[in-house]
Amino acid sequence: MERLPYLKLALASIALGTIVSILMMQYDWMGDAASTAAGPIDTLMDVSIIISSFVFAIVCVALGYALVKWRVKPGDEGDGLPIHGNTKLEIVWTLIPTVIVLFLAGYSWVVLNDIEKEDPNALTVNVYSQQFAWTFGYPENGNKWSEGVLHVPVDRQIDFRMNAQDVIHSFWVPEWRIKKDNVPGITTDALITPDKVGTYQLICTELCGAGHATMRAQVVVQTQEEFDRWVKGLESEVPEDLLLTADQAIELERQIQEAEQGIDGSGVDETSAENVDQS
Ligand SMILES: [Cu+2]
Repeated sequence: MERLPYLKLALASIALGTIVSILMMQYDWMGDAASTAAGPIDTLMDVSIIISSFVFAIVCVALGYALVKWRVKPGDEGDGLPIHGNTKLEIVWTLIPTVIVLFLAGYSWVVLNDIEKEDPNALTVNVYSQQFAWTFGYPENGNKWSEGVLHVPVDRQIDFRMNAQDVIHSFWVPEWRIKKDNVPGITTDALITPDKVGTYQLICTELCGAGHATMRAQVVVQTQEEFDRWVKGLESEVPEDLLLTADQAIELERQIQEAEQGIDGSGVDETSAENVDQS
């Protein structure tokens, strides 16, 4: 069998990969950036796009070469060669993707480690999500709460502690890049350092019901002084039922039902043998 023109194929792949990379880099995929995590995340994204462009180019060049070179000749009715396995080829096509995936995994690990470094000066903000609204509690400021509007100081790490009251929601401010699920029964957290003053939008990115698309909140990033003034102006505290754990909420519901003597005050005692479904 004749040898493949490896050098020409490699050069063609590099040329096509370079062109695809340049084209892909023309578009601002991630949009405006407004947190310290945005830089490293965007660079990671760019590196992934460039690597993908070269993989795409190698596949296109190999496929294109095969299509042209081994195209069936007019009048050729014969079968192809019966080929069984090629150990060298299989090792190569296993090894290359493994190296690429391990490199990207290691790189992502380093970036994640870096952006999740805790700052002892962080401000804790509790996030409460429910169909279809966001509310925010400020435990370091008398546990005051804000409905539908999130204010945070600029250039200070915020430790968002997230709680879902009903179904899974997801916290996402595109300019901050970080996205985190809010899961009923547990508290998840995200460390974010906004580094640009401005007004943004918090978007729920987990399909959570009919009103999901409208589940947004205004985000205001301001100076520490402006933030202090705003938080002082908040009047009400976080309602007590938002502070319950899942177990406490179930226990509370049980007590209410007991007091009302049955589900929704129907008078049906669901603990009596007569009312237990025997089917
Ligand atoms: Cu949602």
